[in-house]
Amino acid sequence: MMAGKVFLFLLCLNVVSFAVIASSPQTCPADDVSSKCGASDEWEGEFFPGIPKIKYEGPSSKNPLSYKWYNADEEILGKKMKDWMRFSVAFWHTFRGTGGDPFGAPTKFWPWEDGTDSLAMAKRRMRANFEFIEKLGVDLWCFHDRDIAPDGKTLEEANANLDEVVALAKELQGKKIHPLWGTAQLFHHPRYMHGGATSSEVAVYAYAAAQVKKAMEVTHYLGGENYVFWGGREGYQTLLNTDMGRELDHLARFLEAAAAYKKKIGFNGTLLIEPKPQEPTKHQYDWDAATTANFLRKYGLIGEFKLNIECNHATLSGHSCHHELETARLNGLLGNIDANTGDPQIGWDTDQFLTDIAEATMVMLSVVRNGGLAPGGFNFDAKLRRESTDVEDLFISHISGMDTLARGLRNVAKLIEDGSLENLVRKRYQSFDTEIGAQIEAGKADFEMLEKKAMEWGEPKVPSAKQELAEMIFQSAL
Ligand code: XUL
Ligand code: CO
Repeated sequence: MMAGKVFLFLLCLNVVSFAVIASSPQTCPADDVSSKCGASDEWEGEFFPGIPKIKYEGPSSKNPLSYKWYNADEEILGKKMKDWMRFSVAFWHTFRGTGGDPFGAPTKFWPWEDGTDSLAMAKRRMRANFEFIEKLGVDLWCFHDRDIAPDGKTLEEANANLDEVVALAKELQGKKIHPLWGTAQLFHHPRYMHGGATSSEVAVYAYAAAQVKKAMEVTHYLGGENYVFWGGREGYQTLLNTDMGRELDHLARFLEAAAAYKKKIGFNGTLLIEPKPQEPTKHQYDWDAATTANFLRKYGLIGEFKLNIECNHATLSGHSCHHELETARLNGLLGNIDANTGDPQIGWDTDQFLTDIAEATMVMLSVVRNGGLAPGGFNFDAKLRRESTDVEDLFISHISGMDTLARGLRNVAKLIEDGSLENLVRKRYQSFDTEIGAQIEAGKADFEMLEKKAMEWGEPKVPSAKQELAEMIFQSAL
């Protein structure tokens, strides 16, 4: 049992780590222009030949390379589908995911990859990214600094590499495409083994700050709408060697400085914190939406940050995605969704594309109640299974994820039009619509008043919760 747990924990390590470790041999330094390392970022013809621009063909279509439910310009509940969804491609999974895991070597060998981490390779990959985005017909993408450009021996070198790739990305983006969000990878390099903002070493804190500063600058330069903080290593392995109070204070100072820098450079994007309970740390400080909201409140950061809720992280924390979305929404903190799902049998962060229509409908219930997510959206923080190895699988997985959420939106429209679920919930609480109920809700009912009422009313008649009826109504919309 214990050994099994250890194996599972190893398996949980982030995809970015797999990508970087597993795509060896990565022996080419960024400035190596020998033929082995790929001297040029040019690529002849298309990266995805034979894959057309994906179009809406309707539910009866049997064409896997078409949308059956996602019809970008169709209006649903007063908004175009594309404006409800704001779909985004995650660079790290789609272009750096190799299928490698702690038990096995990479399984994916995309034709444009030369097995190196050179600058030329990074640029070629960027070209493939934009062809992919255009063929899929979305406008948004997300990245970590170190996914898109090679690291350097020094911070200056890493920044110069990033600048070079970002300049190309800016050119390739054109006018319409831009990042939904950018972020800094503060979890792969060994310097971050104790965390970035919560490291016990001040030099690491400074390095992390410099990396975030640069990542915010390039996100802003590319027209990014949000900036994400996922603290994969901001947590601990044991409290015995950890000053948790000091680490949390450091994290708050770090985020405060980020919010100040955002204003200084005129970046109007939303800053988002992405909760996750564990993996790779045993305990991550941003455990779930409620914990993170409390942290933001304690340190006076509400108003500066919102949340990026990831569905697979929600289930790892013992909640449903719907619960996390509602908790964020009710606190005025729902900023973005990392759209994916886990596997109930495996129980770790499998980052699968969401294909469960009931779950998608619950997710969309929260999104509709929130009035949409903009300037946030749905980032597909999801990867192909290790065993899916065809280039077209990259398209099929995104199409399937997009269609699932689009079906969710259509189902929410049916539920709203039908009205019975809303009615059921309203009826459950109608006793609070009475005079005394209204006084309670307005904070005007004291205990003496309530005692008097309780004596007057006698033993309350408690009605049925109608759970099965609620489930029946919900199912009928799917
Ligand atoms: C890790 C995860 C990250 C963040 C960005 O579980 O979700 O990819 O979304 O760092
Ligand atoms: Co994520």
